[in-house]
Amino acid sequence: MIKLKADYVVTMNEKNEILLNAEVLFSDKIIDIGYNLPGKSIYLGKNSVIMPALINTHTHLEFSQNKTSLNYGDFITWLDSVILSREELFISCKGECYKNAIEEMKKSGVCAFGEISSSGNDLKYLKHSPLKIVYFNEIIGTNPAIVDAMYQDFLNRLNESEQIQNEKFKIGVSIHSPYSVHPILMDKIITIAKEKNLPIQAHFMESKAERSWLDKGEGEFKIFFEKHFKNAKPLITPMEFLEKFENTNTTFIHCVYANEKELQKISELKASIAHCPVSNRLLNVGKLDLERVKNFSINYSVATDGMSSNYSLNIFKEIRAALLMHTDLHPKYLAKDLLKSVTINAAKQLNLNNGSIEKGKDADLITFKLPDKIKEKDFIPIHIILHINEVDNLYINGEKI
Ligand code: MCF
Ligand code: FE
Repeated sequence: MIKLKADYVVTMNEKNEILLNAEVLFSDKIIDIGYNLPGKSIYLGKNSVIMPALINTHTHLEFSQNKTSLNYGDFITWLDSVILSREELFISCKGECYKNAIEEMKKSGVCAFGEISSSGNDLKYLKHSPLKIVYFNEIIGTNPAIVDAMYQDFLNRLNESEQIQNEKFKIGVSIHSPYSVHPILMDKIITIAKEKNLPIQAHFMESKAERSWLDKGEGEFKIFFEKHFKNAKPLITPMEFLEKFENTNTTFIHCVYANEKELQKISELKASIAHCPVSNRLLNVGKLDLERVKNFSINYSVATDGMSSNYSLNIFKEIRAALLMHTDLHPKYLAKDLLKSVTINAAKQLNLNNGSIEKGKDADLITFKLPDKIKEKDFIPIHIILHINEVDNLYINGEKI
């Protein structure tokens, strides 16, 4: 049993309580929070903070070798460069590459991440990860001639990842997007997710090109598809796509171009959104309307996406980017919300029993020190986001990592 004491205990509980000079008692689970708890406490020092460890819901670690290989500034230009460099990037990301990616997340206080795996190459490097993983096996493929082969390959990868499931390694499935997966494949994969009760992730309405293609079969995607396949037509409308996810735990990634009706549907499905502000900026797709997302009471997380569309996997940098980017929202309140987005909201998306400091939750905690004292509690979240890049300690299931 460990008892830590800090100047600020940021609980992320339902009331969003921040306790001053408080203690947290835990073994692998959180036992109690408060004052004068039994046992000898370790005081973390002046301006210290204890809060739930952070969760990065959406990454693509297979792309971690990328620094300068991909072209930014426009979605289709980026996609073309991904198609050109993908194999090479995947092959060149080996042990050290995955280790460094995990290390960067770990230093920034991440205890768990959602990994989109499109090749399965990453499995042997990730199965012994010190961080918790939800490993989303991704399906891509619209060409009916290869649908069966893609499905078989998906099943093999799913099966392999299923074998190594344990307390820290869970699985999920990912349908890449409405424009890149055949509806027959979507149905098959969703059926599996429902049978096995697996979380799902899908990229949705990321770019203007996706919007015009799915709505009208026009725009930049038309040129893109004509280049790669003859006579391509969109195979599904955005609403038909969303309707497939009834009774699942799905997170839609990006949603920058989702309209009112689609957000309404996402809300009715009790689905979530993962917001990747740096990725959106680099691919120049525009900005998610966070206020609208909040008005529809949609649970949202903030995530880094992969090094395929980011310069860092540090989750503090990502929420700082979000804080600076959403100039229409009040920074004090946005900061509170952003801390939720990488803790309690994120835990819901990944089916994890963490993300808040409450009795019975997994003892996944971080500690760090603020540069100075904060007089008004209300300003603690914004200063955490502005001043913290790395944490001092990360505990997962009560163990220091
Ligand atoms: O989220 C970003 C941008 N949107 C779509 N896909 C990806 C992102 N980062 C990596 N990807 C991957 C995706 O999983 O790129 C490939 C897929 O494997 C694009 S499809 C050739
Ligand atoms: Fe992504």
